[in-house]
Amino acid sequence: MQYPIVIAVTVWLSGYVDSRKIRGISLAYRRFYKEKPSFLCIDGSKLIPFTQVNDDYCDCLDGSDEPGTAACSNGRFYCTNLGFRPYYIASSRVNDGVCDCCDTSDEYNSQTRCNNTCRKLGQKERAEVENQIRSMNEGLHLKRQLIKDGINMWQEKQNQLKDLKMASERLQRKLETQRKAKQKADTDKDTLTGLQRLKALAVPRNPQAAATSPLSVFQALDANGDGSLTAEEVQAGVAILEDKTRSLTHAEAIDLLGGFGQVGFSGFQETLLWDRLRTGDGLEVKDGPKMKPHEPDSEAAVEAAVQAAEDATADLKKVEDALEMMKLEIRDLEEALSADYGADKEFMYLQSQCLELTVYEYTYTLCPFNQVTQRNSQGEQTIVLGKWRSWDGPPGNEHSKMKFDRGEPCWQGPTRSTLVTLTCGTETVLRSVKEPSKCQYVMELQTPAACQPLTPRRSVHSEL
Ligand code: MAN
Repeated sequence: MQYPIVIAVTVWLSGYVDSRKIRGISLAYRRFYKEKPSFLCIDGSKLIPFTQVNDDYCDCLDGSDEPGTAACSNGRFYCTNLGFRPYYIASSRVNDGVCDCCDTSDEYNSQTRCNNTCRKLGQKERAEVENQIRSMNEGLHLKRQLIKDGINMWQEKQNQLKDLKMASERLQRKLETQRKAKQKADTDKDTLTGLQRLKALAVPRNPQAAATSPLSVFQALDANGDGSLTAEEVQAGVAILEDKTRSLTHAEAIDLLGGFGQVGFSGFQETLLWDRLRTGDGLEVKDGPKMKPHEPDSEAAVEAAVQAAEDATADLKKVEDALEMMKLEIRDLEEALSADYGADKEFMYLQSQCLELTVYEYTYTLCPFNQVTQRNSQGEQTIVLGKWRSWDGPPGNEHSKMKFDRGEPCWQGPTRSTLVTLTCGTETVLRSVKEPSKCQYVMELQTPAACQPLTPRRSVHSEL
């Protein structure tokens, strides 16, 4: 009985640690290392005597016979790390003088003195997770408000669009009316200025005639004002100077009208009738005094017609411009409403915002759903780093990234583009901008709208 005691004491005194003790394996793998006469490599490739497990010589291709030594280059050592999180390290790091497992288990046979830091690390990580959860919950709370805001904004825009469409229909009708009004005003003006031109061409031969004009004479004779002079109207309106009791016969009237039963104003000026009236050659207009008041009236009428045509043109232009503006507004609204603002329109509020961040000599401006720009510190130059393209997150999480492309071309490089990653936070803020490769920018935009309810994550040992 003395021998074993002596050996045990000797071993304890020399600080010998039995590396054959099964270390560096997780609970799930324990079953492979139950002491039996032989050990089957976990990949099933080889059967070896159990004494060769952890004998510091690598037998199994998968390194499974040496979980507790550095013998196998592909071996891995499981740190249990009670109080923190278990993890694997390469078995080459076992007893290498560096503390890798926070529970010190990897340096069981080295000179290095390791302190167990698992509890501290666990506490720190738990505090971080709690903080994250708190900020996530706060973010989710804010997100609910953003969803409400988004839906309201959406509804408001829909209403605006509806109102604008109705207003544009009204304006369209007004435009038609205005076009007709302008057409009429133009015709009136053309008619009256035409008449005036013709009047100016007619040269009077005597002072009495000089006081009249073909238009005023024509109007005086055109009793029914229909713009044409008939033989009957000539008979009724023209007096024979020699014998004012006698009226012109129908045949004489037709002769005076150049052989026609009736003439318009321009034809009238070519007739013998106008020539004789103009020169006072045996004929005069019976209702002479009426002729004078027509003169200023016609001048004023021409002026009024020119003014009315100008006004109608200006009014039409106003309606056309207003309609054009309205169409642009409708197009912008329709474009804004056609974008994807997230499953619950939680990103809608970003549509009307721009966020800025200055990094070194540049100030970056991100206008979600619109464009990204870069301005140098002197503010002389603003470069477009991309125009809104689409959401670009991975399938199932599309709304986690925004893509902006078609930016300004880069000297000896690609067209500028920007990828924005959205992260959860309690504020809406542009967190970072980087240019990992020339003219390709990446940004981080923090927003409550990106918060998602937490999915269960790897747990931290909570027993300590
Ligand atoms: C500007 C900026 C930079 C970019 C260079 C490329 O200086 O847009 O971000 O790298 O042009 O020439």
